[in-house]
Amino acid sequence: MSSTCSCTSLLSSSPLTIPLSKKTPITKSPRIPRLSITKRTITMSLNQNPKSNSNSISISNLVTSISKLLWGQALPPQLLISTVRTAWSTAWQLMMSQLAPSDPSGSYTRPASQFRNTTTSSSNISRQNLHLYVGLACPWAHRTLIVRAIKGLEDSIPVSVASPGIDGAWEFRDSPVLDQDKIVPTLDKAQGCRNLKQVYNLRRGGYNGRSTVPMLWDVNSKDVVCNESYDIIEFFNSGLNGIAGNPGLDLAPPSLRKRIDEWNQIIYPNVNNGVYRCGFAQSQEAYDIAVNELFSTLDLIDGHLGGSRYLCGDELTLADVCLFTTLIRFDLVYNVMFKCTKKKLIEYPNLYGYLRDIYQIPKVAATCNFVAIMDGYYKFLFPLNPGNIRPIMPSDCEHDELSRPHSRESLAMTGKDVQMYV
Ligand SMILES: N[C@@H](CCC(=O)N[C@@H](CS)C(=O)NCC(=O)O)C(=O)O
Repeated sequence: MSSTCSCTSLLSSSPLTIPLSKKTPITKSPRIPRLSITKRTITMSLNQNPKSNSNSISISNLVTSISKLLWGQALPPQLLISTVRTAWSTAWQLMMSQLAPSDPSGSYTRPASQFRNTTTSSSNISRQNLHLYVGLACPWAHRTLIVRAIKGLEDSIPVSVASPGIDGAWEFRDSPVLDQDKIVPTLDKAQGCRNLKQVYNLRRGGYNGRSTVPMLWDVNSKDVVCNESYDIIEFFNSGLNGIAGNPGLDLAPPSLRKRIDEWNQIIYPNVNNGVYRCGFAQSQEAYDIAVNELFSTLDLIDGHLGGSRYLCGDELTLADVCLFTTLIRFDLVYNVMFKCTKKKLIEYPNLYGYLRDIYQIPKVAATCNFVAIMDGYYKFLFPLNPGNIRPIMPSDCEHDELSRPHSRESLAMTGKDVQMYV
């Protein structure tokens, strides 16, 4: 039943005599009726859709009904618009300053991870008792799932998959759907906690910081080994070859390390974090800078990939993994929700072919749970999408489209230095 229908029933049973605002010029302040909404009208409104058991829908229907009683179908008067606008932008600024801290110019400033660099260097980590915590929407956590999969570490490093909670924090819920082909949300398989904050708090001395994913956990000592994605993927790549199913694969061979670093230094600020700098910008100037840097970097990479299968030649490296997890979310989320609108990824022929090339590497597709990614952003990043409506999936992001031939095998290694492109 539509809200218009329910409004009609509310109106028809209303004890009020309301001046219909269709007859009320909106330039004039409306005459506020003496409002005496009876218990019966409220009950009717809450019950107006008997099939719906959602309180939030009922409440919003009630609000709609009341506002229609007051103002009819006409636009709310200017006072209402300006009041709600001021209240909403104040609340938005407040929420954004908590969720996405910015510098004085309004540019998003990502907080640094607290547990860094403890992995490869540390010899006292028990490699037998590591556990990985991830969330499927998160591009940083996605990096670790990909390297874990292609290095053959699935049996050695169990994973718990957190879901975003209504308060924005990570919590553990079993997946409502069983999908054999994708990694899906799980309960906490290591500690049995209800949410990620509880796991972090199991550390001796507790923890006051952000409870982020990815997080590598030492089950024996109950401590965080690392919560910085790049450190974790370096560790998975080279620090666990004794227990990896695919120890021969090196995603950061010494001969390519310099070039990997050069690409990372371009891609991290402008693309990986660049999309967040667009989406979380709190001023027009900050957004303009971020979006121009993002698209000029995508143009540059697209040009490079016209002559090189991967970023550093014909071998997949850690730099490609880091780029991939942003690209796979681009048309799905960032283009729409983070206002990265200049172009869609599908408009970049080389980048889109490159995306399909990596997607088709065995085990990579299973790490890309598109429903979880879309829900994670559109349904839980409340300040950027208060209506929580998830848009339809763009067709270029469907599994079948991403599985189409990419013909990139034939691209020879160019051997060009990154500096040539900057
Ligand atoms: N620099 C970190 C960033 C991790 C991060 O920001 N993760 C987000 C999800 S995309 C998170 O867990 N946020 C929860 C919070 O801030 O409370 C990394 O690369 O691992």
